[in-house]
Amino acid sequence: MSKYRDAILSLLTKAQPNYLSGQAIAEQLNISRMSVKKVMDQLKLEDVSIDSVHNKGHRLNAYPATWYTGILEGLLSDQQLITRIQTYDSVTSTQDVAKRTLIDHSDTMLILSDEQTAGKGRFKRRWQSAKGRGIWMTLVLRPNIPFSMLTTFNLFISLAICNTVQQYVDEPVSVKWPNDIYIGDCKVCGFLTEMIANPDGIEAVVCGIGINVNQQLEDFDTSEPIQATSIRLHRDNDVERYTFLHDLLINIEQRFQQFLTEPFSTIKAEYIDVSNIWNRRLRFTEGQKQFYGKVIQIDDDGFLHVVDEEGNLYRLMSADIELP
Ligand code: BTX
Repeated sequence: MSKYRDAILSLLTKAQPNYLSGQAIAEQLNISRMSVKKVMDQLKLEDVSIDSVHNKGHRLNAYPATWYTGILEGLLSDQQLITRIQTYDSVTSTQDVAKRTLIDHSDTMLILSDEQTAGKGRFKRRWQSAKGRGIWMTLVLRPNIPFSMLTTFNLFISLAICNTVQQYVDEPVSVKWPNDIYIGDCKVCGFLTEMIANPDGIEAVVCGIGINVNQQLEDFDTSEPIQATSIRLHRDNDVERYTFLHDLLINIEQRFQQFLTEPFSTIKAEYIDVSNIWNRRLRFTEGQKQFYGKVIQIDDDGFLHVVDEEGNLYRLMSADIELP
């Protein structure tokens, strides 16, 4: 496989919708036109739709159905959130790949796979990750912040994901504290945030995000009780995943900047407005303890204040909440 493949794909992506001549590509990469042609021929044999016209050059016609690092590098060249992108056809879990990779690299990263064979939710629960149907990704970020600030990270990221999904469906999209996104009473996205720390502070924030994008009902394994939906189930046509990912990362970058510079109180009203946990009886699991109760408020540190059916008050930093 040519080492110029990603660079060529990136140039074609940035040139869209225009043609780029073989000569221009060769000059920019300091390689021969024959090398450019070889890469083009190989990509056309795969599922990349490239139009080559004599005297005009080459053009990327449409995004392929699978992930290509070079295309993402071109598409995401307008953002500063991520410096390293790795894509895979299949991995056990992007979270595991990210944790292995961050040991050898100090970059910020996007790890993306078309399929996960052992996708993980919180508490080691299974996360269904059907091939080619969703966004299964892990972001490695490296904020220079004290530990105490991390409690509100998920709340900013929730809004970024919620707003992005809302761009693609008419029905209201909501957030279930602390880290799920819903359409109606079904989960369309779950994410989890892990922290790698050393005695000096936070080394990396490893945020795994799973979004059900183009699944039909039959793509979910219903042998386990699961209240899941996908964006596709609320639209008439498939979502183009490259464009969706681009929109998502623009929103995450903006919310991440906001997280670094503003307190949670500045987005609290917005967060409360899209939350689906108000005025309803909920089942809470916190460690070994389970109880039914209602949410009273969310405070400026992002903790949830809850009252159970015996009148006991709780201030929760994290918990598992079920919508019965
Ligand atoms: P969670 O523990 O809140 O949710 C897991 C629960 O959600 C499961 O027990 C099941 O009931 C249900 N579930 C499983 N798969 C799906 C699905 N595709 N859609 C809706 N509901 C489902 C939430 O955990 C955090 C999930 C993070 C997943 C990402 S994907 C990329 C990264 N890699 C990885 O292994 N995990 C993260």
